Amino acid sequence: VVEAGGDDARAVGAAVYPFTGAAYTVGITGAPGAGKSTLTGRLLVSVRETGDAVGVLAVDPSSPFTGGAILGDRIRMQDHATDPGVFIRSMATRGHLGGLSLAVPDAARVLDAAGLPWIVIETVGVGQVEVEIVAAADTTVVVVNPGWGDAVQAAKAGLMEIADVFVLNKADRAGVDDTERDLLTVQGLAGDRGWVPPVVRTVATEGRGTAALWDAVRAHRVHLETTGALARRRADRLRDEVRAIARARAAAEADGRCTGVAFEALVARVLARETDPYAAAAQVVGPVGDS
Ligand SMILES: Nc1nc2c(ncn2[C@@H]2O[C@H](COP(=O)(O)OP(=O)(O)O)[C@@H](O)[C@H]2O)c(=O)[nH]1
Ligand SMILES: [Mg+2]
Repeated sequence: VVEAGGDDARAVGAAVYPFTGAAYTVGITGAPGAGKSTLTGRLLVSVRETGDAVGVLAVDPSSPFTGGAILGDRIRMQDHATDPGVFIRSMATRGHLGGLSLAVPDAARVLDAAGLPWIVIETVGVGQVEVEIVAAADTTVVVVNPGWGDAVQAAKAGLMEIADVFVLNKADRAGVDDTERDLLTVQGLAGDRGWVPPVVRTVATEGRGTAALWDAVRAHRVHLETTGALARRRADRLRDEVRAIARARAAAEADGRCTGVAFEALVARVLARETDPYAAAAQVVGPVGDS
């Protein structure tokens, strides 16, 4: 319902909202094929060992529901398919106002209200929307692989600034030391005051380093909680979300008015130089000052 958007989604969102706020969200991002789903599957093992339940939202807008990447995610996570303490959802979005960047927090809140204490959100680290989604997690994990320029590519995608933990996955491959050195040189770009994002080497396919990754996530959580940064981050996030919703609604409202006979007549007047584009826009949505 939340993915589909519309009035029903809004009703669900309003109903669950009072019951949210207890879950901790972990975002995992990186290039396609970096090993995010494999790592997520391993993290689920670490979480389940503590007895906690966990939800996963795998977000890949480039793949349709039944597409290859998502099917692959399902297969990699199928070890957990019969575990009632694990909920996995591959997310796409249809009519949701504001698209994925607003649908994902809504979906996460449903899992939060359902009582899942941990929510892992996997997104590909390409594209502004995906980066925004994952940057909105409490702890953001950025996955890179050994290889010339992988850290540079991640930097270009804007992933360095949002990393709380770096994962150097596929550490069984050549070039690990070089990539780790690259990561260490950009480490200073990331993190909050008092937190330097650690670099954790993993071989996700073998489960190597994944317990250390979970330890790093929990250490970051402790850092955020003890410094008060968690409450600040969450307030910033809600502020951004309210602003984004307001913006999306205003845009949808404007689009709704920019159609039909009266609008075409207005465009004809602009074309005839009887009025100018700004004055015409003001007729559509009302004057909003000098913009
Ligand atoms: N050699 C090696 N391969 C890995 C490792 N982690 C994942 N892979 C492989 O990389 C491919 C992509 O993994 P996947 O988890 O789907 O990546 P995602 O697209 O980032 O979710 C799969 O074939 C995995 O088996 C690793 O640590 N070492
Ligand atoms: Mg994946």
